[in-house]
Amino acid sequence: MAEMKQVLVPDIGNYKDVPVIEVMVKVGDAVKAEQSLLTLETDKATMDVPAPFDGVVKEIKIKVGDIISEGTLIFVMEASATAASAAQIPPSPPSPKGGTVSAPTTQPQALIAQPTVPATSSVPHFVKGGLGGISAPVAHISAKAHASPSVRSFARELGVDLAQVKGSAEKGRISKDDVQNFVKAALSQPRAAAGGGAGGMQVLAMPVIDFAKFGEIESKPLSRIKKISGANLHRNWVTIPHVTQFDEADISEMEAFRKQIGAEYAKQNIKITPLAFMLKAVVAALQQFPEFNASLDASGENLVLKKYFHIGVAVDTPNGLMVPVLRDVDKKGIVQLAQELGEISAKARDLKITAADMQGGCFSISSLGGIGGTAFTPIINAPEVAILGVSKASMKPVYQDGEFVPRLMLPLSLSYDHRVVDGASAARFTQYLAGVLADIRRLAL
Ligand code: CAO
Repeated sequence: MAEMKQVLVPDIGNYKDVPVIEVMVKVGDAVKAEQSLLTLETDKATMDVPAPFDGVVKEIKIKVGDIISEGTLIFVMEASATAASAAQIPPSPPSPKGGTVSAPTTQPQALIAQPTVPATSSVPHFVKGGLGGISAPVAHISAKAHASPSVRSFARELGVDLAQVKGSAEKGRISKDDVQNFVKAALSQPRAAAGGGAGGMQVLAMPVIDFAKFGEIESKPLSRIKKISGANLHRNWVTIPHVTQFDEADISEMEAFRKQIGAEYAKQNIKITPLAFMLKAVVAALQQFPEFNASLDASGENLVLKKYFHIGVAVDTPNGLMVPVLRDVDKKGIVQLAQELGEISAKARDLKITAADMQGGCFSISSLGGIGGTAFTPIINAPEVAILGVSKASMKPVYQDGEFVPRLMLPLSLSYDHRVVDGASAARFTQYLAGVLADIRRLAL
């Protein structure tokens, strides 16, 4: 037969007159032995008072804010048949505020109650917003979760549902570390990239690696230019559907001509490189294929066709990549372009370039021809819709009129925005460009 028992505050060490800060059960709740009934808070620590036996809460003699000491009557409970002799369980050892709490050890003393526990959903709830934009659990503190008030409050602050946190302390108690680990795990989950452009794309968080574990390291901050251009390159890479079309241009005749005039202009300190010819040839192709000399408008539904021809040129500087713009290339000759190219790239390398110098481009050229390589996939310089990568020209055997002949071939890599440009247009563009470069007399047409 069930027996009514009084539950008194057990031995709580040297503490006296301690306020009750949380009552975790209500009248009628069935509780299990060692289940937390209430929490006390001293100026240094919080401690839970557990139920000393299985039973049902019949009366609650205290409320939040009451000051209690050892021996204070706190509950009247009906002991379950199996709890004939009430085990006495001391409060959990005090835990530093905000620190972890260990589970109680079984010892003499009285206390009780088991909640008919408010139903807590076992289904994770997620909202956008918390944890820096990552989907975070809704703050839903489970009454069933075995955790001290400080841990509960910590969880509430972070929006963590304790019902989803696995307690690692004794008897499954949830510690502050458990909550922190839960948040870390949530942060390392695939996250929805912010911003319309990358809508819904799941990207794994980068692992944090201690490289020093594997050998000597040195940490060097990225330059300001690298940080700025890096953010733009990243945005363009993830938001624009890039395709790269590869082709080759036979520049044997162009190079012969360039060398011939190059010697003349060297006296005037003007260096005529293949890039000056590329600028003119690209403009001829843009005039032929206007959709490459365009940008999508803000709505993404209209193409803004440009009637001017300002071409950006990627310049490698000790501080990072810069793309100054040469204006009205259609209106300038090769010598003038070569001269301007020399001036603007020197300005970029000397960090004298202004933001205005880098604005208004219609199309860009990235030339690695002076360095080497056979092909690469340049990233479009948005809001432009295409960029031409130029690699190093080399002599190749080309089959002409029944025999192989040595020709100087220039590798072209055209990356284009596939929302605007079709593959067939891109192939036509590079073919046209290759044709102009193969016979630069066409530039005069
Ligand atoms: N094939 C073979 N040789 C080439 C060539 C090509 N495609 N392009 C240039 N060259 C030669 C030049 O003729 C020159 O030879 P000489 O010294 O014997 O006359 C030499 O390579 C060096 O040229 P350059 O690099 O000084 O001049 P450039 O006009 O070709 O390029 C500039 C100017 C500013 C674009 C270049 O210096 C530069 O910074 N390039 C790097 C761009 C870059 O980083 N792009 C990657 C960006 S990520 O997409």
